[in-house]
Amino acid sequence: LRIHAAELLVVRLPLKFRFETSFGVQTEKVVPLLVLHGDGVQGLSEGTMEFAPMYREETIVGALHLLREVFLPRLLGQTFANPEALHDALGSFRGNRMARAMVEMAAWDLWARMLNVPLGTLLGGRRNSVEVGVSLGIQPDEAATVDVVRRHVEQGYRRIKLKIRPGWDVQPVRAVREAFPDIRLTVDANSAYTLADTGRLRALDEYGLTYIEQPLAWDDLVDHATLQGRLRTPLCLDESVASAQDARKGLALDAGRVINVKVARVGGHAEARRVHDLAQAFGAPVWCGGMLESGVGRAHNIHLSTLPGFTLPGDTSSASRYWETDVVNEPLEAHDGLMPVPTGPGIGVTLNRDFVERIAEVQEEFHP
Ligand code: OSB
Ligand code: MG
Repeated sequence: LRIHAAELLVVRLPLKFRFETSFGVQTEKVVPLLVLHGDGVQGLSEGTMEFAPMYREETIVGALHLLREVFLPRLLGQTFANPEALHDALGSFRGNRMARAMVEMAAWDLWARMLNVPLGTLLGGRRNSVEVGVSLGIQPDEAATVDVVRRHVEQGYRRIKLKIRPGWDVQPVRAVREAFPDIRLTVDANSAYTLADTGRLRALDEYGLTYIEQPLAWDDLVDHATLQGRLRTPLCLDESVASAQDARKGLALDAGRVINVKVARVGGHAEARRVHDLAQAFGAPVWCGGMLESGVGRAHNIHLSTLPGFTLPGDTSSASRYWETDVVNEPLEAHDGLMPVPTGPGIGVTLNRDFVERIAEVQEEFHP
């Protein structure tokens, strides 16, 4: 695995919908893309850190700085035994897992393409399609919520997740549950609550939710454990799991009973697989979360979701939901709630170079 050169591209994609969560409103997505050039093949990845540190602490500018000045200079011109060895070359750096994951994930794609196998197969996955649900932003009122849920249920999505925040929780859940008594329904608070809201969260126990995602602080496990002891509904950890060690502590404490695995949040595919394996050992289901990825990150997510412990539908919905034009040539579309795994080596998608270079706000090349 020799790294001859690298490219960084940053594009801005307008979202087709207004995505409101407990931490703000999003109408576009800034997508940093990394291309690693190996022996006759290229590996692709996407950064999922955001413009502002609202979800977790990493930012796009911070990641670009690290890639340009710290990570890429250590990798260019070097040879590694495999993607994990390449990731180990960055092992002395703390935190910044999403930035490091950009390098690691591109290395996995490159490695799988060199070996001419789909990435999912290389990771140990055995599925050719994965079950998907959809994550729906906060709507203006209950009627609009029921309406948007209906449209996505009709499209076949296998789980509906509603974003909630204090003051907008029981009302939308009650309205949706009355209209759709049998759907698999979940909520995601993105850390908007504290233990003082226990009563409000307990009220959600009436609605048969599959789980409540990350109600409490992004860096907390202890209060989540207290809350889990007071609820019937399982908690699902998202923000507060940045590693397999965090997953072990969270499951051992009973801070949650389900884990949302986001490959970049935990630092890449190798660590995501360790989270998966650990959750399996605890008998806890996992599912693959999303960060409104373009086709590059979406394809990575689909491949990871082929591992056997991903027994709940992920957030990796159809690319056409998000944008008019994607950065990859291949359509990533779910049918009846099943997303086909792109066939072909690596992540199985190719960059739409014409489109990406036309709209790129950053386009840089790196050589040893
Ligand atoms: O908490 O899962 C989350 C998007 C951005 C940041 C955090 C989250 C999300 C989503 C969207 O829920 C999932 C998707 O459609 O990609
Ligand atoms: Mg979440």
